[in-house]
Amino acid sequence: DGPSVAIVGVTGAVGQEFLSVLSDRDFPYRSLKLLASKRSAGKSLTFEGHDYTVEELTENSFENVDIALFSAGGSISKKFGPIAVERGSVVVDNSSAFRMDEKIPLVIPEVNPEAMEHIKLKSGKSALIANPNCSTIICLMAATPLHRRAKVTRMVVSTYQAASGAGAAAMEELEQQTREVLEGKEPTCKIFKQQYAFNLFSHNAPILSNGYNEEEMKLVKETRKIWNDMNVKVTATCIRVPVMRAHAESVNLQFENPLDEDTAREILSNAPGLVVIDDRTANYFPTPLEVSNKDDVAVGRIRRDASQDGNYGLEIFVCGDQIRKGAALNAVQIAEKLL
Ligand code: 2RA
Repeated sequence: DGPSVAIVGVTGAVGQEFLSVLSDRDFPYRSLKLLASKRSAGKSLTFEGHDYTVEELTENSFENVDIALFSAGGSISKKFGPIAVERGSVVVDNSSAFRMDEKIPLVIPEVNPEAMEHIKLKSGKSALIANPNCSTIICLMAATPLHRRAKVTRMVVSTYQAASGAGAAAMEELEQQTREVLEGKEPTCKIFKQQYAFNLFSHNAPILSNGYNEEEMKLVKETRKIWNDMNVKVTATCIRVPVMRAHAESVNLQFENPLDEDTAREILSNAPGLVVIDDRTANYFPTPLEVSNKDDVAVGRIRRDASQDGNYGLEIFVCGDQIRKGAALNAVQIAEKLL
């Protein structure tokens, strides 16, 4: 019989996607506990033919829970993650709370499964595993297979990030603003202080003293941790664009060893969780709409970096669903590795 599973933050966009992914992948849970804030507690929810009542998250929520999937913000993870671990659960945390803790594995199952191989269910040694940030997951799904072959020395990322990364309310605001602008009305700006529809702007994460924002530094730091390479040079510019739920990222890679574009394309074509969309004749490449609600990350625009001599530089363009592979699917794939 399978594990008992709890979902913390079940009413949020990622929480709902946890349920979709568990169902799509026939995850063999023995029992399911749906947890949320006091405000959401008591809501009824039907899932896979069973009626559930959302329960209020408390310190006693984790008795006999084998796997706890968290996506309720960093403060909830900081408070209740350790409690769940102490009660014997293995926690998969989608927040940023523990990602850079050196004792906590930061895992993309297709990329660095070895980082969590010491963690087993019901071993008496429960643990917490951190889900990387969505823009990190989507980028590294494509960059890592190439890194493994030719060793990336420098990565430059420009992201085009969807509304979903800022939550369901941001998606609703984008839709509302789009209607308002088309109707000649003043756009309603509550989530973002500036117009979002028909516009784009620097990612809304706080700006740090070095002039980067937190989203950009997550890409830098998480890449170094996941690749276990503190020397790789990473820089990023993260932009919020008027797209609903899939991120796009332009990635420039510099290698220690030569890697030509045909070999790169072949490596990416054989990499798990990736689909190559790279039709130059038809000018057909990855788009956010095409990857939305899908598991695979799409990669295209694979070409030699023409600013470099030889085959030491490569350009690629990547798209991935932020809620799915960028959060819920990756977390459930981590849980599958515990089975
Ligand atoms: C964003 N990475 O897209 C964040 C979501 N966690 O804003």
